[in-house]
Amino acid sequence: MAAALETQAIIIGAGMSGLLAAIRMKQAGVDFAVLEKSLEVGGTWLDNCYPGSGCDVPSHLYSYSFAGNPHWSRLFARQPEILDYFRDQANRFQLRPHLCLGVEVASADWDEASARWTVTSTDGNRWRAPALIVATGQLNRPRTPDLPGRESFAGAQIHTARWHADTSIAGKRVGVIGTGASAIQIVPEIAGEAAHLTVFQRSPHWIIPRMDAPIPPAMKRLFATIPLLRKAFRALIWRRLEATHPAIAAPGGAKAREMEKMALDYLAATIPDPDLRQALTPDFPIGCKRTLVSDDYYPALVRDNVTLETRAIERIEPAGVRLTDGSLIELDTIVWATGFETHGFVAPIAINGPNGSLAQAWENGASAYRGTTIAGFPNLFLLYGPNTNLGHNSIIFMVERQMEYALPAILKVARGEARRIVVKPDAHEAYNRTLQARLATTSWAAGCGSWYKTDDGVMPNNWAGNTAEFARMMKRFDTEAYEIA
Ligand code: N01
Repeated sequence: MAAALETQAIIIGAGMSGLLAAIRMKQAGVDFAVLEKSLEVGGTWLDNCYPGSGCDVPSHLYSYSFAGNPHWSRLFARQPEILDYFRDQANRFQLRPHLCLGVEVASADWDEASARWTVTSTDGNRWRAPALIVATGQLNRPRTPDLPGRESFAGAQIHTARWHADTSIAGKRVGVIGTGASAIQIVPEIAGEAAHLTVFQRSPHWIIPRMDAPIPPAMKRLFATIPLLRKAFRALIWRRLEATHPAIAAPGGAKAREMEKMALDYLAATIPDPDLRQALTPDFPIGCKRTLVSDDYYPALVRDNVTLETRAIERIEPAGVRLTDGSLIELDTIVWATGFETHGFVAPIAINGPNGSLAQAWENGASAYRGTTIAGFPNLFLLYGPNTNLGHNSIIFMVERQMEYALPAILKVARGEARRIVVKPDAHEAYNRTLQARLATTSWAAGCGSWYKTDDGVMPNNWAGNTAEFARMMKRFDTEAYEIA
């Protein structure tokens, strides 16, 4: 076996979080390698290139705080522009020499004697470092439900997160399964191209207007010449989104009622048919599933060539989708907009610490101390880890806070100033217990199915508070919660 490549820090993943970690390592003068299974950086923005893909957080906020972009073309930029942004950051911060692209990580093993992680790729190459940063994200493994007969379908089928440009849409009978964030973006884009589009809805989601618009050239010029103005705009967006958090924290409260009214007014204004409107009206509190933002999904549903199908799917057949009432919807193409495997976090990477595997430690659900460190796993740092996802604001804000929190510890072990830093089990447990108790009172717990919950009702994905509270908690690396040797 070839010798492992020695470095000071290994970063797994070159998406938004991995690139952030790489920038910080570069700035600190630490030697590091970024292992990325794709052939380019960008993570979710590389994967999700389906028509209409974009971010539902305004781009002036969904970007690094230290690398603002005055040139965003619209309030809500689309995937190609966002991907370009992350590619630009990789170039601007000279990360390319550190990138190992097309390297899929199979395992990470801790060696107590050397206090080093050895990371092994699926093709048998190895890297060794005292610090390991796992930045694989929460939404990188597409989920296609195991409906009976799926493989028998005679037409084309594709998941939104594995889109390719030659997917057969034009003039075809297309079925989109799912009505989440991905579906509501792709449906309006392909509705005009398909001969007929059937949207298979299991449950309606809450939708509020996106109010997207191009950013006028004069405003871009102002943002470019007066950075303070751009920063103020960013702060304003952050503040407005933060103000919606009570809808999640207090289901049924004033903010939730205000947002539900906004969504219902929008539904009434765009869907004249009362039966269709009824079919699109959620029966759970707003925020329970991710609240969607769109200006074009409802209008797409009233097109003559679009049908919203609310009858349940029984199975997939060679000719199309068989419903439980026996009818067959004939299709040429099925688009699975059915989301992601969201509870495995690092999966399928096998992480083996000094006392056993992370899979064992997470047998009853993934958890991490402050979303970032795990009892029993020294010198391991997660970005966008358990309980750092949001329903109301920018994940980049959260990941930047995680990075600021963990950086002193990462640098200490990377530079050999500490041999081993690991969170104490009681700190980890107490943190998670309190967090789960708080999550149980949020709208996420309020009687709907979503990717935020396991079948047992545990919520391993989301942070309970607002982002300001997270920022306060992450201000300082709290050494008292750690064993440092
Ligand atoms: O996935 P989802 P997504 N039969 O899990 C349905 C982020 N994102 O890819 O609601 C029939 O939300 C399922 O039905 P139901 C964002 O964080 C962000 O859309 O469970 N239907 C649901 O409608 C988002 O929350 C952007 O009843 C089945 C859909 O499939 C996350 O990604 C853009 C089914 C899955 O919805 C995931 O969004 C896109 C079955 N067997 C995504 N199984 C931004 O703009 C599942 N469904 C940043």
